[in-house]
Amino acid sequence: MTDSATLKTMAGEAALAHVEDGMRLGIGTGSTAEAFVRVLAERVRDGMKIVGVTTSNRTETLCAELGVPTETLETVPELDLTIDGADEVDGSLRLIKGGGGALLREKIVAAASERFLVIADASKKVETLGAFPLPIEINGFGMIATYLAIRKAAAGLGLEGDMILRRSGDEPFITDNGHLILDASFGRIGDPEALSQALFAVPGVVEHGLFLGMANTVILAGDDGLETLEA
Ligand code: ABF
Repeated sequence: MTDSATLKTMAGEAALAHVEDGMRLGIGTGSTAEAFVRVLAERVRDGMKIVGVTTSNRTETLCAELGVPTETLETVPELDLTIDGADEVDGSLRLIKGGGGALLREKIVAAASERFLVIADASKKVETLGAFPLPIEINGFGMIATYLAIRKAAAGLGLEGDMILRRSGDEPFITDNGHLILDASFGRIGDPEALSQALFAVPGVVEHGLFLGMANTVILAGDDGLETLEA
C-alpha cells in the first residue's frame, strides 16, 4: 500500500503537468496542496515563471519559505488555473472542502480562475457527499441565532445531525477572515444544490464547503496510480 505522503506528491506532480510558464496560479490549502507547492517550487527554482495567489496565510507562508512568488487577488484578480485539495469528491466533481478552514478564500480564488483542478488521494472519492462534516463559515455576531436558523433550514431538507463549533485548543477556531466555523454532520447529502441554496438563505452564513459546478478536473492518486475525472 502506498503511503499517504507519496500519494499526495504523486497528485502534486500530476497537477504540475497542467502548469505552464507565465500562468497566474491560484494555490490551495492543506497537505495535498502543500505537496503541490513543493514540486512547484522546484520548477520555479529551475526558472519557470508563474505568479501565485494563495488561499490561506498558511500557504502564503509556505510559498515565501520555498521562494514561490505570490501576489494578492487584489493585484491579480483573474487567474488561469487554481490547484487545490478537497475533503470529499463525488462522481459529478462536486466537492466538500473546508476541513482546513480556508473555504472562503478557496472558493473566491477558484471562482476567479479560468480552470479549477482538484488534487486528492483516492480515499477522498465518495458515492454521496456527507460522510465528512460540512464546514459552514459564519459571522460571530448572533452565532446562536445563525446556528438555530441553519438547523431549521437543514431540517427542512430532511437533514439532521450534530453541528459543532470548530475549536483550536480551548478557543473557537477563527478563520483567516475572522469568522467561525460550524462542522455539520448531516450525513448523506442527497441534494447538495438544495442544501447550498438553503444555507445561503440564512443571514450570518458567510460561506459553506459545498463546491458545486466549480471543478473542471479532479486528479485522484491511489495504489493503482492516477485517476482523472473531467467535468
Ligand atoms: C483544503 O485542504 C481544503 O479545502 C480541504 O479541507 C483540505 C484538504 O486537506 P488535505 O489535502 O490535507 O487532505 O484543500
